[in-house]
Amino acid sequence: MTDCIFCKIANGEIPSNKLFEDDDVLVFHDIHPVAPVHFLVVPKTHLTSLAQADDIHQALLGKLLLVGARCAHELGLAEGFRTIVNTGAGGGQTVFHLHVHVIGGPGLSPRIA
Ligand code: DGP
Repeated sequence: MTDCIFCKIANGEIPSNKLFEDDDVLVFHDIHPVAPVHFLVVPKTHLTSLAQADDIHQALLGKLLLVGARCAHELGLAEGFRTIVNTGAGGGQTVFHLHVHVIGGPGLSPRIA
């Protein structure tokens, strides 16, 4: 999608601080971190949000979580981490290309609500 910032990051038009990349997913640090570690796991294919996902995306959705967990491990988040998928404007989503937030590190609040 031409106007999508995460598509532009995925195709290299916009630089990012990359942690991992393969044919399906890209992982990069969030530009506005809310915790000592805060990165995003993004599918390379444009999918607006989790609400637009379908059965054909099942493997990709699983991969986003597994890659996120692997990156969290590689960044030393041995105590744990939090994964968040904001979905739709009402769910706090501001970039309308599906992404999984992974946050962790010292000072992370023990609860989200
Ligand atoms: P959400 O509110 O769930 O849609 O989160 C979008 C996140 O994307 C937000 O935490 C900030 C991050 N973000 C937005 N634009 C950029 C960018 O150009 N580069 C990077 N690295 N992160 C971005």
